[in-house]
Amino acid sequence: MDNTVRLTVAQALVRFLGAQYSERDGVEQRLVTGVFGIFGHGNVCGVGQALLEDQVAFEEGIDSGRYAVRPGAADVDPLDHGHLPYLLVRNEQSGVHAATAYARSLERLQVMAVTASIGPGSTNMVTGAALATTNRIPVLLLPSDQFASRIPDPVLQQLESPQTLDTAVTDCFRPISRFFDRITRPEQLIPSLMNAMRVLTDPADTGAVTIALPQDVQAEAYDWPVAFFAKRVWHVARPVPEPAALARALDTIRSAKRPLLVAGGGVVYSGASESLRDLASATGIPVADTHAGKGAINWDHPSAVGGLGSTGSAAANALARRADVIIGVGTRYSDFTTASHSIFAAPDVRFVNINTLGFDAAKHGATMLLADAKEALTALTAGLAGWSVDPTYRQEAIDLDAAWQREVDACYHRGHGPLPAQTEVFGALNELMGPEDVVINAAGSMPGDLQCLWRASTPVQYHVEYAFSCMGYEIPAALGTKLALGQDHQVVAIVGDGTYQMLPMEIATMVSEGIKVILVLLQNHGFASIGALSESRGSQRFGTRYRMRRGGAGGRLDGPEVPFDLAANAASWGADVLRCNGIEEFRANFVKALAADRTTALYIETDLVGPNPPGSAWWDVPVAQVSTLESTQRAFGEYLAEKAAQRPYL
Ligand SMILES: Cc1ncc(C[n+]2csc(CCOP(=O)(O)OP(=O)(O)O)c2C)c(N)n1
Ligand SMILES: [Mg+2]
Repeated sequence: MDNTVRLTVAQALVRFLGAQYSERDGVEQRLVTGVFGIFGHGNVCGVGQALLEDQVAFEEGIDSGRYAVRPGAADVDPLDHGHLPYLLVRNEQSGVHAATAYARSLERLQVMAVTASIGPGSTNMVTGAALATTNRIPVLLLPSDQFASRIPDPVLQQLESPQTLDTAVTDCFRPISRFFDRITRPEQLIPSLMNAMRVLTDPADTGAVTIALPQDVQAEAYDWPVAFFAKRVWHVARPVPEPAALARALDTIRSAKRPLLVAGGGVVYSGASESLRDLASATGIPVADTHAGKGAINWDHPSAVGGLGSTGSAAANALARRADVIIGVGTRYSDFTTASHSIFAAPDVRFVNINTLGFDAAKHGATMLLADAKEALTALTAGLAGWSVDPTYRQEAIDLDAAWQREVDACYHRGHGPLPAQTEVFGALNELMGPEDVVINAAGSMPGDLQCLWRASTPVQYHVEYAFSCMGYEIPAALGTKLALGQDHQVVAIVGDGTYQMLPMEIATMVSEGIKVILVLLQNHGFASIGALSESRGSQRFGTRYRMRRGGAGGRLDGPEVPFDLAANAASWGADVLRCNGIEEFRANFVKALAADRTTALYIETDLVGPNPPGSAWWDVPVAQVSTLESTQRAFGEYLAEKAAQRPYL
């Protein structure tokens, strides 16, 4: 072949990634902007060596004046020069979480890669991969494998199988990746990377993209066609609705008396907030939101009625119960959104689903509108010109929302004691954070409270991962979000004590990278969430408190609180820590944290048992059908009564 360049597989990978761009709405930007990772023998001399060469070339470029530094500019933007910065994380799982939060914060238009060594380094990424794919967020994963040659087998950290030599632990990534490949010969990298970029920029079906790299192949040289490394732009599509499908959707909506819009993450990833508001304003259709879609419509818009479903607002749930047409935009209809198929209770309820992915558009026997959210919402607004809902229905939604907002105010300012309710912490945050500042959470009792109480002015403000709801996402997600959004946004992660104990270590990465975020550590000595669930279903909060075991072996975990000092622990990772005794001190300290330039953790003790926001919908969690426990028997009776409301939508 003419015009080739001799590089290792890893060097080719790094050079290729530095030349990839995404484009949407005329804005072109680097697609893969950096690599998180941890080196071991499986990648240090392959991907690690290639990243070093890339770093050296970048530094030499600056030193030699090859990269012009604009007069007055503080420093060179590495991305302008095809460079792939490397960030050393403390745990591979949290590296994937950080990459996921990064891409989510940038409407999935820019992504990061994660490199891991063979064996445990790679399997540590499995949870992160599943989270990314469940949330439909693109991340590029580069796990390592044992030698393709098999000569020194079994190598350190290799899982052997007596039945076949053709297996590796990275096969775990196959079912949880949207694209998976293993490179056993150098030239395979070419089609593999092309497909990887295709899936990373696919608005319909994206998620974890995994390319497993055997350790010997990473270091192997090949003569690559130079054209492989030319700048390449991946255009992120905005599919427009098919006219006949649009006409069907318009007919269905026009026939509705009580329509309800459900805004999901697809609205946010499409940048369709304005189009959603336009449609709502023009037609008066109320808009409820899911976790991924919150903020797509500002909370104080006349059509906004708040979160929908199991942890939703009483306003949205009341409207959903009687709605005759549900217009789902970019939603996957999780069980929290549908209250486990109980919230849409009108006998003849019908669905119009706008989605780029047929799989989601087809749910609930819907009239399908396969399209980009922005394109579809704009087309619906035009097609519905002159049509609007009845003014009494519009007023009903406004009144319901106003009543709910009074509940929110009450939750924000409970004055509960001796320990505050966590809803008071959320009230303080909501009032003290700016419209472009980001609140992050994923698991525990907090997502539910946030979904019904958080007043989001913009979609960027609300970053709650509630598809995989993974404890431990919060701190690494704060790192990824801050990297994505930069200095103009305060990033605030709300971290339960359970979540904190699972994955605190990226605080050290933030410190070493000079990245400032705010961590709100909520100490309630256990699982407020699963504890309340357990109690409500007759399981008596068993095993949901962090307590000492009483009476030695055979006793229960109901002794004194475990003497674990969460605040001191956060300080030990390098964060500045402010202990807050009560809500007033929390407010004062939060203002200090906003002004700080280092990662700052605010520690506050809250009441494990609430009071919680008023609930207005069900969640299906099965209760034991037979039991010797009276509490379980009673809960099973209640469960049967609730389950009667559950139905398929056909
Ligand atoms: C990785 C993972 N393991 C288990 C769960 C199940 N789970 C959901 S919430 C929760 C407890 C969270 O405790 P904490 O962070 O203290 O929040 P709290 O419930 O007290 O609000 C558990 C164990 C989960 N979501 N993620
Ligand atoms: Mg807790």
